[in-house]
Amino acid sequence: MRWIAVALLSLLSMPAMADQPVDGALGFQPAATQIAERIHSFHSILLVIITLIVILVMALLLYVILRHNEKANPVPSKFSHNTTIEIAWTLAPVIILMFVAFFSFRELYYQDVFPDVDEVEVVNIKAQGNQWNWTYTYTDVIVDDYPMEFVSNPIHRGFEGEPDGTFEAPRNLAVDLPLVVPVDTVVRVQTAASDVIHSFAVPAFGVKVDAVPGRLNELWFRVEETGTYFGQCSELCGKDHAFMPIEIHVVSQSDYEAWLERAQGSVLDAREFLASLSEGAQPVQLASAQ
Ligand SMILES: [Cu+2]
Repeated sequence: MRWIAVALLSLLSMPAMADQPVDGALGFQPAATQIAERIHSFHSILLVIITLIVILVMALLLYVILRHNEKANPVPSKFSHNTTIEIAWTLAPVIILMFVAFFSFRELYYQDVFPDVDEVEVVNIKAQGNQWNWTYTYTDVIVDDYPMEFVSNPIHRGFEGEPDGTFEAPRNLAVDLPLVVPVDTVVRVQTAASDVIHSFAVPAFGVKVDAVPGRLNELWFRVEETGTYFGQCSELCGKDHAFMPIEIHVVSQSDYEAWLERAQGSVLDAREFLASLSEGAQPVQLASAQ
C-alpha cells in the first residue's frame, strides 16, 4: 500500500520537464522528440495487447482448473487431436504478431529514415565512445583546419563519500562539457568508438544506437523543447561503463550560435556561458528530497 502511495506521489510531483530519472517514478521519461512520442504510443498499444492476452490465458487456466479437476470431471476424455482448435491457436498468434510487427516496423523505419530537410540546416555531430567518456566532434565547425571537438567527462565517478548530485547536475549523469544542440533542429549524430563497443542512448529522445569501433552508425533527433537531457552509455564497455553519461543541453538557435562562437575559442568559456543560461531556471526538487 505504502509502495503504491509513494509511486503515485512521485508521479504527481514529477516536474513538467522531467528529463532524467526520478525516484519512484513509473513509466517513461516524458518524450522530447517525435521519435520518443511514437515509441510511447506503440508501447501503449502493446500494453493493451499483452493485457488482453494475459486476461485470456488466465481465464482459460481458471476454467481448466475448475471445470476439469478430478472432482468436477472424474472421467477425463481421451481424445488427443482437435483440428479446429489447433488451427485457431496457430492462426491467432500469427495475426497478433503481424499486427504488432506492422506498428513495430513503422517505428523502426521512422527512426531509420533521415527526415527530408535542407542539409544546410542539419547539425552534424560525431559521438565517439571511449573507455570511459565521449568525444563530441562538430564536423561542420572547422577551427584551424580541424573540426571542433571536445571530450565530455562525467563529474561524478561513483567514489564512496562523493557528494550527492543536484537536479541540475545529477549524480552519475552530469558531465563537465555537455553536448549542445539547437532546439527544433534536425541533429544527425554519427556514433563511433575508439576501443570497444559503446552505445549512445538518450531516453527522452527515444534514441539508442551502438557505437562500434571501425564503423559509423547514425541516428537523428529533433528536440521540441529547450532543456537539459541525460543519457548513458548503454552497452557494457568495461569497469567504468556506468560512469560515461551523456548530457545534452538543448538551447534556442541564438543561444546555440553564441555558444558555438565561444566554443570555437575556448570550451571552458563556452561552458561558463552555458551555465549562465540556466541561472534563471528555477531549481527543481528531486523526488527523493521531498
Ligand atoms: Cu561505454
